[in-house]
Amino acid sequence: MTDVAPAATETIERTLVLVKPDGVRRGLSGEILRRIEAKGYTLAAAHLLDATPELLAAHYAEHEGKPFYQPLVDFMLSGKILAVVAEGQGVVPGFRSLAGATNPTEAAPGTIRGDLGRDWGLKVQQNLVHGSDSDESAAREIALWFPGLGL
Ligand code: DAT
Ligand code: MG
Repeated sequence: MTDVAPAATETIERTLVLVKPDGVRRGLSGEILRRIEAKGYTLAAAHLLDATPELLAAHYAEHEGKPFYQPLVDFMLSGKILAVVAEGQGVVPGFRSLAGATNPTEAAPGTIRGDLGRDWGLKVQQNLVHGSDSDESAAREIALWFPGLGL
């Protein structure tokens, strides 16, 4: 089959992936990006940064008031985060599948959290990655983590 230009109506799907501070600290950033690329998704943007309380309050607004909220924010402030925009058809649910279940004990082998994560007995699960849970979340989160990217 020859390559064809995408139809004008085709929208490029994007998701926000965060390699959380545990992933960066443990030297797993490359392995996580490798899995995203090996699946066939494209990296559209990436940067290594220190989050701020303001950014995390916006990013995790849905979890405010939950018992793990402050431990989660403190954990996300504990080191560098690798923020990535990945793209491809179905990338939002596709990356959630690659990541696996929130609780790394329950995450299936073959997933990022299942293969590389474990329960460390802390107040918040340190589960290596974040992935947007819907197209709406992806648009909101990409605007937060990549202001001015114009995606
Ligand atoms: P996910 O990251 O799978 O979308 P989430 O949005 O429900 O999960 O929660 C955000 C993060 O908070 C999650 O990645 C790990 C932590 N977390 C969620 N539920 C938790 C719980 N019951 N106990 C400890 N940490 C939790
Ligand atoms: Mg979530």
